[in-house]
Amino acid sequence: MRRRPTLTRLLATAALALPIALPATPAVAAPPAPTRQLSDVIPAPVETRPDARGTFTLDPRTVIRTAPGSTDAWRVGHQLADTLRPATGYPLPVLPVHATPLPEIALLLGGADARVGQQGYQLDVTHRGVTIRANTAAGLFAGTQTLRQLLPATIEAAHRQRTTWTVPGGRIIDHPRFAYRGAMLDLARHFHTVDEITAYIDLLSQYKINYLHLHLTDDQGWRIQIDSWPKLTTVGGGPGTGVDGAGPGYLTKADYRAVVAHAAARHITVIPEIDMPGHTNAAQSTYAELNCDGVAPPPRTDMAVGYSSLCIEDELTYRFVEDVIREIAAITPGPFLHIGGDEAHATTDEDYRTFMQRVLPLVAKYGKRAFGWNEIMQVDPPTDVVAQYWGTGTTNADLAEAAARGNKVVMSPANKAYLDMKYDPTTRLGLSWAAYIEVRDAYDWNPAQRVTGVGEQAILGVEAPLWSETLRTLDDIEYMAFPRLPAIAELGWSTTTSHDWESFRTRLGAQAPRWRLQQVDFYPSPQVPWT
Ligand code: TNX
Repeated sequence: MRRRPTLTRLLATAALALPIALPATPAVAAPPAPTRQLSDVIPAPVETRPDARGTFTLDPRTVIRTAPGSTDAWRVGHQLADTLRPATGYPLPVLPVHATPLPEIALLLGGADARVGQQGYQLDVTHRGVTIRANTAAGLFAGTQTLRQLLPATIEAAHRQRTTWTVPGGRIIDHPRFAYRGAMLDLARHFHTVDEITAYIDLLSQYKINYLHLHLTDDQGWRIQIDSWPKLTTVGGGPGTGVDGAGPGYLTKADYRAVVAHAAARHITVIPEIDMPGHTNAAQSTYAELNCDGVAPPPRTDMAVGYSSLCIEDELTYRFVEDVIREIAAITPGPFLHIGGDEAHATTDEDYRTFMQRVLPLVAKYGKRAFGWNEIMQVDPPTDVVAQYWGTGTTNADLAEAAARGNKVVMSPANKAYLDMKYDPTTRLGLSWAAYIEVRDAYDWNPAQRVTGVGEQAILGVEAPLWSETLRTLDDIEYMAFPRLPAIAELGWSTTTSHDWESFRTRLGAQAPRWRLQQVDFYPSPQVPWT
């Protein structure tokens, strides 16, 4: 379902925020103990120390206080206020830190347990308030997402609810197992609009996902404006493109920047992917000169893969690739640029090596670090190149050798982490070439024990790709991502010692009321005790 446009939501919360004068102390009876516990969070926190005496109740006088002198912390404070105002109806002003008798939620930089690092946080709940401490704004933001889950599910309601807003008392110390926790969205097979992408980002950020990989080009469509090759979008992304010709559209550079900014505000970094030297029919059917024989192939709207290849021996190919990389790098603040490299079945091994050895330095030339699907490890790339493993097996010699040399790996095994795989044979959407993936299948694996020779040290993180051959709407995206995306998010964040299917499925079931209020069209898996 569509959520209310962000602007409407902003205006609504701004209106609520206007009267800064604080209401008088309400006469509140002793609050009932919350039914939620500190550990009822996805992804599971590293350490929780409950304190039954510490229950905090948000009330109309509660203020949000943020670290002095930090606009980043102040921004996180405002985002938290925007999240909590609609359902509570409280003003929740965002103020500088100050000694005060008022109940407060404090967002502080520094002073946290040393283990929290650059992405983690410490969250303390006493009867007086909540204090989140972190070393970075990203850590504070992660802490606020935990706080959100510690409040009653009705906190997600768009309108004022009459309830007691309790938070269970105690301390959480939390930090991620892996630095990289990603999700991928395929805009090529069916285009998805800025509103759909940003709605997905909002959901991802609740589960501490910190990278969004956008698959921007493929055989069926080219979805990103390139000024030096303008027909890529008007023709390659134009009417009739996409699977069944039903997914036209593209991001202008302004659209892309808006997505990047929306993600950055939620501490998510965008990774653009330009897939090559295969998966390039949209470009080659648009520009005849990108083909060795100078003849443009017809556009393709089927789901076949592995038939297209850029012309490896033609210098024009490298002018094209450099133009694209230069323009994409210029609008991408994040460190990574993904150059695909998968399923290049129409390129010989020798040509593939030639191509990658020319193109990898171009990524570096424009200041980016290259990502490639695991096939790219066949060319023994420099050790700063990241391999994204999408295979279904547990051995891959090229990948193991690369890991031994020092290349980092992002784990996306297609039979575990692919969100476009059907849950079971009856799933209306999705594909099944890799596996049927029920929630437990998505959860019960260990990224550092998946491929022989690719252990904890080699793993940068995990990513859940969502290919869109069968997906058209935001509802479709939500149905495939929920509830498996939170499973992958937990594999990326939580420790192996907390890995427990029974615990996970119970915590997952408790997310359902939140998703219903957010109008997330999730798959009600029979494996999960839904609340
Ligand atoms: C394989 S995984 C592909 C994609 C398809 C996907 C469908 C990978 C690197 N390539 O081109 O969309 O399967 O599940």
